[in-house]
Amino acid sequence: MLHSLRIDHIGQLLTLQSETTRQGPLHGLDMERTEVLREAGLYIEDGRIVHIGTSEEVQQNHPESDEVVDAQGRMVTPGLVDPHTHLVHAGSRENELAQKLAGVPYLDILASGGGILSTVQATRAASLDALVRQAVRSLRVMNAHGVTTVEAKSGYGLSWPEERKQLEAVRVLAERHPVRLVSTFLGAHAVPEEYRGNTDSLIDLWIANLKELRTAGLAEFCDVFCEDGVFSVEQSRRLLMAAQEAGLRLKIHADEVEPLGGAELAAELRAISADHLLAASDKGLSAMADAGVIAVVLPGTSWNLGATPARARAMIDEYHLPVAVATDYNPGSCPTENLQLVMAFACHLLKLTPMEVFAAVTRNAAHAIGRGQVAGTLEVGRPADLVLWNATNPAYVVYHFGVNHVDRVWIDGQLAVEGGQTRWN
Ligand code: IZC
Ligand code: ZN
Repeated sequence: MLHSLRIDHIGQLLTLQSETTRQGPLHGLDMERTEVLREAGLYIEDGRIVHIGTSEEVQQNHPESDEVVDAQGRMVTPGLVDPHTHLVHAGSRENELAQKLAGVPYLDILASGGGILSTVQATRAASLDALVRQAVRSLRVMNAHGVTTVEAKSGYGLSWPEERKQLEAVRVLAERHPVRLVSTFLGAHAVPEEYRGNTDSLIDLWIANLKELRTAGLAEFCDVFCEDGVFSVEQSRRLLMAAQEAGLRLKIHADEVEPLGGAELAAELRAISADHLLAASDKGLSAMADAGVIAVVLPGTSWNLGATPARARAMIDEYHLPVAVATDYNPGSCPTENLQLVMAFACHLLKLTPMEVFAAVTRNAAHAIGRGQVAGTLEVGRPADLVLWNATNPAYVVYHFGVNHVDRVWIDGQLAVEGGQTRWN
């Protein structure tokens, strides 16, 4: 049955459409200059956007609607997209906080068998059901904060059956719950005890399983933690080239701690995105811009690690890179699901303007996970994934930080969040 919804009196409607860039992600100044409609209206039928215009015009054209919502001058944006998370895992790592506060570096904690490897132990010990239960709690928090599409990586199994279990969990979550999920294989996340000193055979193992991964539809992307003491540029290249061959698209955890050349590798292989980039070189950033790689920056992580953040201002102003922002939600370097808090960090720590921040978590984030055709903008014919904010403008959301400013969220025109609370379990 056809269900219709009309939203009247939207004070600011951020469509994220751009006069100068009709398709693809937004670069440079275009991130700032997207369409904002005042006193706008929206009409939705059967989960799709049918009409965008002035409130008066939309009311006149669609006087009959099953449901009418009065936005009362508040803001409506596309549903937010979180393009980099480690959503599925077991346990937590607050036991490492004292070490961290005492100045022990993230990579040293990992090298001593903690960090990612401690989450690997917990995740291996958990059943598929337990993983799904923990992830659902996180997914609800994400959705309540305005997120409608989430990328989720594996990488805490580190054996073929255990990686599979994590990816199955993503599939179960996608089937049972309204939030849209995109899954990424990150088997090359850390080197487990049994492969220590023998990292190349771990890469061989992943390469041998890539085809099955793709045909089983378990992952769309392949990612690698290209980092000092984890996976070298050569190992990353070998895995990613095989992944591309197997039909997966590429992502890289690049230059998070050391300037290893992850950004350059992302450009060479034409990865869809390079993520982190705290230590990325000028050459790497400029190669990324030439190759059309999206820069995914993770300011919650740099803040939590006490590290100098990615040079997002230079990425936009000097390199004209399309920049996206993500939570990097994970139990170690960024234990928060709250994308709105990370948006505030993007503004205050990376010096992005409020409009750039919204572009980075909608249109550019959608392109960073291959969803640019269906998510991240409001356009006639697209699925109605939207947020009605308890705010009249984008600046308010990043200025009044640390609390949830979402009133309602619709996914496919269905109400998923009301009064900042999810309506599903
Ligand atoms: O669990 O620490 N950086 N991988 C690479 C992470 C952070 C996640 C973690
Ligand atoms: Zn990550």
